[in-house]
Amino acid sequence: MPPYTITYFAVRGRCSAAKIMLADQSQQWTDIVVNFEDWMKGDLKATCVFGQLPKFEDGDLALFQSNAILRHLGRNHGAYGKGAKEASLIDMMNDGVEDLRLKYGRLIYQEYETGKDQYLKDLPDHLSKFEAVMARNKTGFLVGDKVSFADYNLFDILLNHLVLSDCCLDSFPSLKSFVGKMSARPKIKAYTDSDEYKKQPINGNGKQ
Ligand code: 6SG
Repeated sequence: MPPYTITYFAVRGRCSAAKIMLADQSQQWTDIVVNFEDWMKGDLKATCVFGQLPKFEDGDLALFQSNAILRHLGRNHGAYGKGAKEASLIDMMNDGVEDLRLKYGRLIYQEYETGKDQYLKDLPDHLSKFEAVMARNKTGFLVGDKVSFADYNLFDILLNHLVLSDCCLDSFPSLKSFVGKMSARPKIKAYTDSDEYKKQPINGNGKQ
């Protein structure tokens, strides 16, 4: 029995970065997939600390909040930097990814039809911040010389943006190279090529 269990809807959504990370770290997990009808009954929701999924279990530890899950995995699998300073910088970069993920979620779930043009106009400004960090660090990772949970999170949200606009990284060479290298990591490639990954929509409303 793998030690990890992930309870979530049948979408990539807020679990995708953690699953890419687990795959790359050679970890196995059990998926519990919740459908809309069952979720609406409310029994499971009532047991969730914030009334939301994903739920992540590591043995007898139950965790909610996707970024807390990423941090937990960072600690468990040596993907939280070398020392306290790198860990703090990784936290900072992950918070930056969360800001972008929230903007993306607003577009997808609230204003896809009316807001997409403006979103794509504003996007280079957001991406340029990650480009600058990546270009300055020169290791192919956001912080230090080793992959961290923030890299998996950035990679996942960039993949979503490439679906939204396949040319969105064209003026960001460091980000483009980062996505290329992460995609080519053998265990990530095996996971993202799998039916399990491909069959899941990115988002819960079918927009992408
Ligand atoms: C939705 O927002 O999938 N959790 C979501 N929605 C159900 O009753 N800060 C935390 C975190 O980082 C945010 C959690 C997140 O972990 S994720 C949740 O629990 C609720 O609030 C996006 C996603 N959406 C799919 C979805 C949820 C509600 C409508 C569409 C699944 C499909 C239909 C119902 C459940 Fe559906």
